[in-house]
Amino acid sequence: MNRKRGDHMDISDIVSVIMGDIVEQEVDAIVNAANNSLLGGGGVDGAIHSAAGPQLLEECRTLGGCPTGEARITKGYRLPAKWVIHTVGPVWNGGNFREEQLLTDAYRNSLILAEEYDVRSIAFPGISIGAYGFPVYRASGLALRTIIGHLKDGSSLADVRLICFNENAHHFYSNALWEQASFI
Ligand code: AR6
Repeated sequence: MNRKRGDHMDISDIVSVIMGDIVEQEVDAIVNAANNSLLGGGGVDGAIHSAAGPQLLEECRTLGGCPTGEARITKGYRLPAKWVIHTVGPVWNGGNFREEQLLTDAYRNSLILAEEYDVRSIAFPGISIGAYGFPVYRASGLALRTIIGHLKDGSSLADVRLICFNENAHHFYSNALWEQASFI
């Protein structure tokens, strides 16, 4: 069932913040915090490529990279998830280089691509908060604002998870969910 703008919706039934490993999530799509080459790396990108197997890299080679803030989709291969949505968050450079806009774009473009592929359940990592150095207190508020804003505009997504790999991230993303959900 597609919700339309203005339909009643309980955000906490749809969005959750979970401690865990994104490669284990049994969802239609997981999101990868990739780099512009889309050819793999460390962090969550490395974990996704090693769990999905070498066919993921083969498909990524055909994509020709991805600009920061945009998103591309591949199959999930050996992952439980059917799809991997690869997005590229910004490198934090002090905040005056459109970092917030680019991180918003990364979430929004991932959500738009997910809907194009009929995805109902999706898991995100904390994009840009690792190697790319985006302050987690800013990234978490922005992530939840963007996701919830998208859901309110009408969406077929029924399950949106933010997967946190450590307690600190879990603390910030949980608080952000609580703050944003209470605005609805
Ligand atoms: N499941 C969930 N979250 C994870 C996992 C996992 N298996 N592994 C790490 N994280 P990062 P970025 C968390 O550095 O900042 C790569 O080399 C991690 O603890 O993976 O967007 C790419 O190729 C952190 O909280 O992504 C790029 O070059 C969060 O995921 C660059 O890093 C994001 O950390 C992208 O940097």
